[in-house]
Amino acid sequence: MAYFRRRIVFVAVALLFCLYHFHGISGGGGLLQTQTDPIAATQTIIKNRIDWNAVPQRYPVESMIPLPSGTPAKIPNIQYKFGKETKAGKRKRQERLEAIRESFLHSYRGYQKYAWLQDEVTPLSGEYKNGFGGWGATLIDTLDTLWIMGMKKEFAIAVAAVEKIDFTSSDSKVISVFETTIRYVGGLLGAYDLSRGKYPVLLKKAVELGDFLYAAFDTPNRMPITYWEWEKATSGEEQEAGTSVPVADLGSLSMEFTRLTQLTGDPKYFDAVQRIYDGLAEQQNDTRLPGMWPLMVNARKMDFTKDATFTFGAMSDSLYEYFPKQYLLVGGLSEQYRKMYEGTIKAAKKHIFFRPLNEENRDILVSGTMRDVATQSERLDPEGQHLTCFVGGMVGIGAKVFNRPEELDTARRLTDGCIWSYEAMPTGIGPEIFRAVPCLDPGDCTFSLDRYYHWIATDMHYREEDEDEDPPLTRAKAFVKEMGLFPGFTEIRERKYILRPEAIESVFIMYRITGDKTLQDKAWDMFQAVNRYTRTDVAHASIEDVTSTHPRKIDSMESFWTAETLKYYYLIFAEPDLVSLDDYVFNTEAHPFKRPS
Ligand code: DMJ
Repeated sequence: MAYFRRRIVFVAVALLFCLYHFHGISGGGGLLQTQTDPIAATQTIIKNRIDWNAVPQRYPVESMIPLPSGTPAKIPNIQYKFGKETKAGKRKRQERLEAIRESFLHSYRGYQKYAWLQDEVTPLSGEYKNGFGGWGATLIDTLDTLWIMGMKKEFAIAVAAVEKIDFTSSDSKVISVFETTIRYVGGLLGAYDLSRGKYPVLLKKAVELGDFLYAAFDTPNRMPITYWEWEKATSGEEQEAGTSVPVADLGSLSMEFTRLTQLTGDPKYFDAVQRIYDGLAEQQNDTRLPGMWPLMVNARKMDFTKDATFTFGAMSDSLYEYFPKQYLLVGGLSEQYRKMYEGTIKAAKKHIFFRPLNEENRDILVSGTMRDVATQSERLDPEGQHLTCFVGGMVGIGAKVFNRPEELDTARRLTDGCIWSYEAMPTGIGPEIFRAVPCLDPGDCTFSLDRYYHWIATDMHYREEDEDEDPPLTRAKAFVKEMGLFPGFTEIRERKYILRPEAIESVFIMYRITGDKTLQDKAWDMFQAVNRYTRTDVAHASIEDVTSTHPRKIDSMESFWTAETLKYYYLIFAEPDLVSLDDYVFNTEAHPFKRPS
């Protein structure tokens, strides 16, 4: 009987799909872009919606892991106790705030005009693209920025648009569960929390999407599929998690799913992500670099130990970022997240963070990459990625929350390392990926050109293949000139800047932690540079080369520009109690979730 009932549901879902796909009833990306009559629009959506709760799970969970319960633990305050500011100081701050708000508005208007309800505006051609499921990524990702910047009317208009979006299906055959979670579920929940539940539809839509994504966890071991051909789930096809998936895609769904459980009381979301944490925690010390997890892991076998690359950069980053944040989100009621953080930071201080030699002999740190760990060619790759720039903020929060005051200095030095990567470039904007000279002798990190050239001459593999007869030092100098490098940098592997937030994110967090006003000045310099080189008639664009003072623009503005980058720039100049770190915790896409009081 149960079998037949299940078949009937599958057939019904399949029929709805045929209608949806072959008769083109709905607009692109599950959105009703062309409908003008809101009542007709709503009726059409209802006809095509998939009720994911009615789609049977092949591998249902037998007993749910509950949210940690009890009275929230006493967690030390994160924010500095700011005093009164001078009149002149206030004026300067407000002028800066206004400039950032204007820049935001320019981008948002461009999105409204050319790409409303699509994922992204293309800032050179004034068109749009849909690479994130087609549910209006920029719209959802930007909701809480509108609220923060006091644009309440725009916020209400945006929420009314959100109401019409159908999150139960997508025009994209494959969706990234990670991106959908951090940008959309995070965006909806952040806006819901910040507006203090005044717009229940935001939660309703987050649940709609959460229920859709939950089907990606319907695998034999309950590990989610990260790049998900979601239609398979509607027809009851067997699904299995990937054998080689980025560890961040797996480990950074936790805050959003946990918040869903907190707000709805439905344990299934938390259960889904806690299973991942339990697996990671169990294997934390069995990896090649105990304390950390490799870049790629086998989710199908739940083996998180094999690979040999370790970094806080692309594909790993937010896994680590979420340990202290998840701890805050559950009110300190789980020691597991603390332990995972402590293991990580111990390994990172020993193996990953390095001091780059630099002309001004600044005592700074960069977060690098360990490669081929536990093999004969194990080495620290002294690369810095823009993506790793979140680490300063993470270590700062960890230092406060887990009472590790000695690490505040590490957090600051990591943040300063990213500021250095901005200041060293002719545009004043940090590159996507670079390499530097690590100081191997902590007793002497003094920069000299000789030392710099010597490193290049002895360490760069180009040397071996080169049959040039010139002595190595001469060739090193020629190499620096030919590649257009700046003292301290041995390579700038990717010269683009794609409007990323991580550097300003850490500057903002360290400002809120320390109250150090020089960080505001650094932030202002960074903002001015970014604003200057990325602005277009339509919005703001990525640029090809931060080492050129006439960088070519790229026709792309990712949603994190208005979701994260401009939000952090704004918040560092706002009153410090606007989204206080003692009241809210940001997900990796800068969406603030309310912390338990
Ligand atoms: C954002 O989507 C998130 O911050 C993510 O964790 C990393 N990449 C981008 C921004 O660079």
